[in-house]
Amino acid sequence: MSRFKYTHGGGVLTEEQRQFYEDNGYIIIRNNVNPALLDEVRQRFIDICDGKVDPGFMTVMKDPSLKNKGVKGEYLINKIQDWLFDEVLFKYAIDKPVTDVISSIVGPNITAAHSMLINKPPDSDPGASLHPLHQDLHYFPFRPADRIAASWTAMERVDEKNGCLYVIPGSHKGQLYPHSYPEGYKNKLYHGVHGLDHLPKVNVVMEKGDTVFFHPILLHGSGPNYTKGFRKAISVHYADSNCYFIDVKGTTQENISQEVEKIAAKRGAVGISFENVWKSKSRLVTGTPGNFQNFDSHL
Ligand SMILES: O=C(O)CCC(=O)C(=O)O
Repeated sequence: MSRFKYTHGGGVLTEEQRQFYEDNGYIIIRNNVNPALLDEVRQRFIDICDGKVDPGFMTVMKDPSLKNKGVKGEYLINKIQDWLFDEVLFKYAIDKPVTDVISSIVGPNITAAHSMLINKPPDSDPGASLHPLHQDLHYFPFRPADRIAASWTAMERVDEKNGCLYVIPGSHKGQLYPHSYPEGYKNKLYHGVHGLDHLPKVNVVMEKGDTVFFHPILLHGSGPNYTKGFRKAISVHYADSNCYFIDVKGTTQENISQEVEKIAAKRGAVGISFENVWKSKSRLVTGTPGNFQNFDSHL
């Protein structure tokens, strides 16, 4: 039997890198994404924030502590998600240095399921700019968890001062915990787990172009941006296209599924299921189409 459970053989990751991911639930690849691509996606983000590009199907979110402060554009918008059908931002999702590592984790048939560009503007309240401790699997009605992985690439240096990611190494071997909103500021859909803040964290300090790949059960979050600059990162969650969908009714994920269905209905997709929301947001990257590709109506 293979000693590897969380990674896929025959890819670009060395045995040592695979072992690190197996043990810790994440791996950082330094200097992974070309800075020119990151500059292009940064400009696209700014153009969407400034209304120069129609966001269409994308979700554009504002920092709740800056909404009434008279700031605009990238000084106000803290996240754009669901951009896989934007041909500029999609270049990141299909960037070979990213997808090569992803295929070493999820295998050769890859669907990009979730997409985000996360911005921490300056002067945000620390309570609004942090991302509470959470597990990404909470959001996903597909399995198995081991065939799902995130890529998260720093678009500028990220450290403790501007809100880098932190992770709890090895927590991917544990369970999926119940999630709900934290006290204080509420960023839409930023659910967190409670009572685990005592666990030892590792800050993931990265330079522009470094990518961290991580497992969807890994406990992680990010701190506030205390600086006068921005903190931007681009992230995609990939799944083996053959992942299967589960019914989350009666599970800890029922709260997120109801919230997501309500938001979709408000945007006009009345009656769409949590499962079909995910299918409509996703896009095949490479390999054979699978269980995400049988519903093609975008929200
Ligand atoms: O970029 C961040 O600050 C946090 C991102 C994150 O953890 C997530 O969206 O799952």
